[in-house]
Amino acid sequence: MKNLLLTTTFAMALSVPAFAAGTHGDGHGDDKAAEQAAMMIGMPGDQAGVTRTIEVTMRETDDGEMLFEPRSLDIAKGETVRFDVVNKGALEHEFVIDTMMGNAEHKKAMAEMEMEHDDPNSVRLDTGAAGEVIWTFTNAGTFEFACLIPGHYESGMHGPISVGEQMAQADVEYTTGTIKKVDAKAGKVTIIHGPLVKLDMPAMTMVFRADAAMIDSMSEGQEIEFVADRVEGKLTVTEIK
Ligand SMILES: [Cu+2]
Repeated sequence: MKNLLLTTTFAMALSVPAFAAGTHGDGHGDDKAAEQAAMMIGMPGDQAGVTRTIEVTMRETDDGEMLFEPRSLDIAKGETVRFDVVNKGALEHEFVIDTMMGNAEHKKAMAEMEMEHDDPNSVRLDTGAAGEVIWTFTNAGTFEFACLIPGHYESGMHGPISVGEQMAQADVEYTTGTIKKVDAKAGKVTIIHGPLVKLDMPAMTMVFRADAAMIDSMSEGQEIEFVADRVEGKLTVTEIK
């Protein structure tokens, strides 16, 4: 915990100059409003200060829906989050975090003319591509992640970001475990683990889902610290270190 606090403080110290220099004249919308919005959701983070990594998938469904997984984000005030974003869809998509008002303004501007974001609060990805956004959430409140490519927001590509006042202990609590078996083909991993406080489960051996990148980094017999959650009703390893 002490370590985490130190890291966060260090990251904040590092991020301040970058933020101060981060005024961007992107030539659309009201720059002043955009800047205020950026300050409301927080500021660009630094890799060294990352306290949590969240995997975000963008894709379309067979019935024409476009979506992000997860569909909502819960973050504690002060956290520096690295969003590992993957476009598993057939179309180009983007991941933008802002206030709902900021997103609405950008969406309107994008509907009026062809443009691409390249701000630190967004990443735009071709089909099959992966990218990241590192962000420090300095303010509590409700914000939004969205894809502002015309028509995509309306097709479902948006979700709420709740930034809580308190450090969400249960959300960042890692459980220790030993990997018993890795089934890369099925995307499953068997872990002999300690108590999973958030899921209200005692220590035992269980099978979890994990994404391909995570599975790749796992080997049988490996000692890990991990976070598990229910994703679409299935127990899934969401973070590992
Ligand atoms: Cu999209």
